[in-house]
Amino acid sequence: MIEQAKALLRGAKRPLALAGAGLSAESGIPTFRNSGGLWKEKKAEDLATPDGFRRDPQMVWEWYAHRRDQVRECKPNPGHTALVELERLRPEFWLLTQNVDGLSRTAGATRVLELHGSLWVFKCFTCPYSRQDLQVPTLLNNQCPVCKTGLLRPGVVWFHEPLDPWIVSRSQELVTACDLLLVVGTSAQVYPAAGFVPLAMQAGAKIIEINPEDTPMSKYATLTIRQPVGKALPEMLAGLI
Ligand code: BV8
Ligand code: ZN
Repeated sequence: MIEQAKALLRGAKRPLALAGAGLSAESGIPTFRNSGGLWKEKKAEDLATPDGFRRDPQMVWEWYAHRRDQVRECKPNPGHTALVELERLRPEFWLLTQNVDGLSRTAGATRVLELHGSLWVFKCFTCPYSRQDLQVPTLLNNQCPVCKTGLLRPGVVWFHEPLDPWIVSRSQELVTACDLLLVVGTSAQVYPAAGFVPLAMQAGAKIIEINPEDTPMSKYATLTIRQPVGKALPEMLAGLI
């Protein structure tokens, strides 16, 4: 499988990657839907939705502060660095990540779109104020410094919130232009990101899925590599020029 994947990668001029929580799993960050996943102990609708935040802003803010503390201790893993290497080797390469942990950027990725925002951004619930800040306050200091009325909230995209329209259209452009899509560490259940897989296939791209488990998108894959990404990707890139 790895040899076939290497051949597809060698022949690809416009490779693209779509990543999910599985890319950061080997960095020690829990995924969402595996056993012990983040959504397991908490209910997604209480924590990752605007209503959940309206209901209990302090609890949601603290859950994200807890996740930031977790991520702060974690380092990029060989899967992250392999994707940065691919960006260096292929000028057309982009990474579309659903992850909000920022580890791909820490690993050196520059052509990356954070589809679901970032733990390291916080913004006003009401006005356009938003700020990138590695030291996001732990306790919710309600006051928005600009409109003075809105609540501050994590700069991530919650369920039933639209993704940034520019990011969606830029992603669709990249997905329909790529000739190889690497689907890495995602259970491919969250839309519109999951919809990029059939979209790429319809546009003629080959699909390589790297995930120890089957997903609803496995049926679109030209190749499925049932291995951890931190092991498979470096092997696929070995000797790539
Ligand atoms: C929207 C950010 C519309 C916050 C998250 C069709 C079209 C549009 C929307 C929908 C639609 N159908 C349904 C919807 C609604 C909803 C949705 O998709 N629901 C699903 C559950 C059915 N979508 C939305 O609400 C989106 N909004 O489109 O709004 C709209 C338009 C206009 C006006 C108003 C509204 C917003 C979606 C974004 C939600 N935000 N998170 C935060 O992170 O806290 S989603 C959350 O799930 C994370 O971002 C996460 O990244 C994402 C996806 O999960 P995965 O990354 O895949 O992680 P998971 O644990 O599930 O899987 C890990 C995988 O890794 C597993 O397969 C495992 O086997 C594998 N793995 C483990 N270890 C490894 C590994 N693989 C490789 N190597 C390893 N070592
Ligand atoms: Zn404001």
